[in-house]
Amino acid sequence: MKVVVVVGGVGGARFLLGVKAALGLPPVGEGESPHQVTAIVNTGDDVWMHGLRVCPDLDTCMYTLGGGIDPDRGWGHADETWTVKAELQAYGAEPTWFSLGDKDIATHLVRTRMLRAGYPLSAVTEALCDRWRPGARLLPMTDDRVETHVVVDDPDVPGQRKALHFQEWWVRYRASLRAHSIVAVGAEESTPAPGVLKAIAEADAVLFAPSNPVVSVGTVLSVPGVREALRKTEAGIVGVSPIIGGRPLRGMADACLTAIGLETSAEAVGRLYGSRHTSEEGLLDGWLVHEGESVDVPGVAVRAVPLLMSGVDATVKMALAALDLSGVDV
Ligand code: GDP
Ligand code: FO1
Ligand code: CA
Repeated sequence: MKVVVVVGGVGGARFLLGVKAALGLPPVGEGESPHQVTAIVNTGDDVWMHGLRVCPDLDTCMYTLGGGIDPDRGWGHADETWTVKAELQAYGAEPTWFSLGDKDIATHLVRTRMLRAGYPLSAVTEALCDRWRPGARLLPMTDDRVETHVVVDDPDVPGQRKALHFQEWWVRYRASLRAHSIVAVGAEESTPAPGVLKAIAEADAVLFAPSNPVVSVGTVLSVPGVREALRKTEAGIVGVSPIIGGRPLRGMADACLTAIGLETSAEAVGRLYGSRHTSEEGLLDGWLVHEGESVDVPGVAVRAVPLLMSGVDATVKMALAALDLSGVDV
């Protein structure tokens, strides 16, 4: 069976552990299975830092599935050291609000060198995965440069607006500056990375991970051609809500939803993705919400199950519920 999962970083990576295990694969690493998991990963968070190309969501998925993630932070390497960061700080090298660990820097060095040599991000990611062996195909949504920016009131110049890179808004300001709009810069001119449209067309099931609906899943959907491919695929499409009890489980997804004029609820996110059957642009056949929540998304089959990814076993149950709702037999 071929399962495609649209993902961002931490929420997406943890969900992928459960999808793999639900299909009989080891959650971490490679294993024998007739089934194939393909993740289409958001790259709108990507950023140049100190001359290095950093791809947070791709790396979070790669390290999580490859067994190298820091379990507490949810991003970056386990057992990280911070010598380079301290040296950069000693030089007063800006920005100081974004931390690159020593081990993580090796990943960015290899990536940057390959990009500079002319390899597309998809090929670079494949090469990095040769080491990490995540046991799932990790496809960047696009090989083109797409970067999410957030328009805010300029904190330094009263009365003026300014577009910040998503990382500056998220990490430096912790999403505390009210977002007037969120824009995936470059998305309109981008094309899906090799393999993305084919994976969607050939999938038996497509799942939207419980990832940030605006700056993770939403950004993947903003790549021209992805939405159309999803509407056409014969696979059932099921989304998993990242919102439980009107709140995101971690991070500041509520600030992103507010920026696009939506309330923070499982119902609002389900309606944002919409029905593949009763709306012109909608994508969902099914929508999983947390147990006890009563949610109505017109034209979409809504099912309530426990959605807390408290461990791999709980996440496997979520993945099985999503696959079942999509119409496949596991
Ligand atoms: P990021 O790129 O690191 O921000 O990660 P994602 O976009 O993939 O996922 C972020 C989302 O994961 C947040 O909006 C959280 O609400 C959601 N999330 C985190 N843990 C859980 C969980 O245990 N259950 C559910 N349903 N959502 C979760
Ligand atoms: N998140 C932080 O809160 N602070 C950091 O300094 C930071 C550095 C960082 C470096 C590499 C990487 O892959 C991720 C990193 N993150 C950091 C996480 C990341 O910026 C965001 O959480 C995501 O982009 C939002 O999905
Ligand atoms: Ca992200």
